Amino acid sequence: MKNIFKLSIGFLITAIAFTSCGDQKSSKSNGALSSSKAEKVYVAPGEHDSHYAFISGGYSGNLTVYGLPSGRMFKEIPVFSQFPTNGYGYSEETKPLLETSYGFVPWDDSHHPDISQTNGKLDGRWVFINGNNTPRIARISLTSFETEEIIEVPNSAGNHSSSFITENTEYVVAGTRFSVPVPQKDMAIKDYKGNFKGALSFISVDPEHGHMDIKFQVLMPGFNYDLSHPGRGKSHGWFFFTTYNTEEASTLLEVNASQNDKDFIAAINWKKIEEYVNNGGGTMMPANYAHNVYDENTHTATSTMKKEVRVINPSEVPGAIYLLPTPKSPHGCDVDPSGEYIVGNGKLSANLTVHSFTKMLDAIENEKFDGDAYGIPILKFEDVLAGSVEQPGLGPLHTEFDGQGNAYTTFFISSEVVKWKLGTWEVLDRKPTYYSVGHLTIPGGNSREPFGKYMFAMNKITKDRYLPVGPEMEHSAQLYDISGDKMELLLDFPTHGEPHYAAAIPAEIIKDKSRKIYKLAENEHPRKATNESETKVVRDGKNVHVYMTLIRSHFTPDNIEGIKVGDKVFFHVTNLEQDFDVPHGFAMIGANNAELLIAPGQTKTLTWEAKQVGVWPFYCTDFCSALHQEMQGYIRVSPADSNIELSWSLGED
Ligand code: RUQ
Ligand code: CUA
Repeated sequence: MKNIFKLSIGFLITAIAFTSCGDQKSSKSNGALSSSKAEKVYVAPGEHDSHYAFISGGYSGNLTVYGLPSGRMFKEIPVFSQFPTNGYGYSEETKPLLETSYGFVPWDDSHHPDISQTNGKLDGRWVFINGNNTPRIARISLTSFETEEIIEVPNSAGNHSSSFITENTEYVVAGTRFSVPVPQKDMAIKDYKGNFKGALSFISVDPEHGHMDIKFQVLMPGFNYDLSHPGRGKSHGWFFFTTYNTEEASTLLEVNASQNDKDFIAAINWKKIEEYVNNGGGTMMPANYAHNVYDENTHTATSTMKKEVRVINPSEVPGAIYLLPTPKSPHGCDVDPSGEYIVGNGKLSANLTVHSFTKMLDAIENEKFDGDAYGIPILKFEDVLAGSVEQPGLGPLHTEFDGQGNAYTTFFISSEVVKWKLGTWEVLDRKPTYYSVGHLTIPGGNSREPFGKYMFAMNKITKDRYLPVGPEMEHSAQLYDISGDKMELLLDFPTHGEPHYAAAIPAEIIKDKSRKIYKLAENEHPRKATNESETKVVRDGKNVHVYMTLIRSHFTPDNIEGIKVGDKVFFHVTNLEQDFDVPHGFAMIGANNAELLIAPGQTKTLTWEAKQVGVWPFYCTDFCSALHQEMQGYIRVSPADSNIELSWSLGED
């Protein structure tokens, strides 16, 4: 008995020694403190993640907020799509945010979030994202985590090479994917070549309030402008765009746009064009585009139609635009933290092409041109090439950087992330992704100072990674620890909609300034009621305005009579709470739009049409107190010709 005991203890010790030895080894080679993958992503109850990730919602049109390393989703921020959860795009205050020159567009396809920067570093003030389908750029506050502004981009179609930020947030840049007639006109599609144009828009950002304004558009040849990135550091002042379909085909692009051995990266010296514009250069062209701004004090958005935009033809500013030949139908266009290397991820190319900014300047200075395209000088491939990563994988899409001299490229076809070294171009590591990876993100990966601890890959295909939920499922993201020599897959987590790019940032840069409430004293909503004595019901013809308040656990008023069939009732609901995390909801039976979710101190308006005679209840949808179920009221609707007086009350029998 004793011996067996001893023996098994001995075995146990050996086993423990063996395992811990193995673990130590792996933890050493991974350069991380914790020994198991589970520990590396485990955020204990009550503790917080170290990073925020803002992941594009793709065809959901919105933006989701995740924590890293846990992969937990904290919030969906409605941007380009209506959101019944809180009434965004349904409430009267937020509807103007979704106005466009095409009318009210309650949906989009959002692709590339990018966080504002100061001196090339993430400053955590705003995150911008593009609406791809009906070209728009949105600005979201990282204090309130709400969409504050949306500007439509005229002359653009398929706003895909967007929305990327220059290193002092001078501009958010938006490029068209589809070239179109500019201005739009009725013409034969087969006459595309030489006649369509690609507009690249430089949208200035007001440094204090973030307000956006299209400073100028460059009308480029009719290629497809796929992705873009700003120069930084030494290349600050330039912007780089990948192009495909330099063949200018308008049909069967899968064949016809894959003919040229090389397409281009367009290098644009925006500082030079800006100077030209500041001196009055360019032409004001008639246009029609919406500029929608949300005011945090009135809690209300307004939409204005703008009537002209400044356009520049490349020939007007000689020396500002060059084309860098890049094999072959490049997708991602990525600039390393130093600003020296510009990576063109040629989807159909065997090698990954890296251009040198210094060589580009040299070639320009020595006028080593290889012809031109519509007057834009083409540089020689060999003259601008920094190097290429030889046969790293199949179907490169996007590259990010860790700030330690390494680059990480996704390969869609071979489903992997490949780590390689800037300057020597050698492949250092490769890890499979499950499956068909699109973008990848390193916190700060599009800045001068990446935070290279984590990288996550956003995959297009999910297949067997989670429990099956029918044919339609969420896409998947995968988190890797990149602090060691080799990448280590830590976690799978589902994303919402289709994740294209994501922006991520250490939590400490933004978490402490996150807004907790709206101060009632600062509420400037024209139909607010900041205490119960200000509540009232006002008839204006067939419109009835209800100035209503909410507080745990009642509505004021909660009984309203004198509404008639055919009336339009506007519930202007103010949440009087001034405590963090006490929203109230407002739901009205038969409402044809949505409910409202109203943050403390905020006023929101829901419109309800009285259609049938009766007594109709409303209630709070958010479980706000022990007496939440008591938080309810009634509207009496009388026949259209009734003479019941308008009256409202609380607590009267
Ligand atoms: S894209 S998967 Cu819309 Cu950014 Cu490349
Ligand atoms: Cu207010 Cu429930």
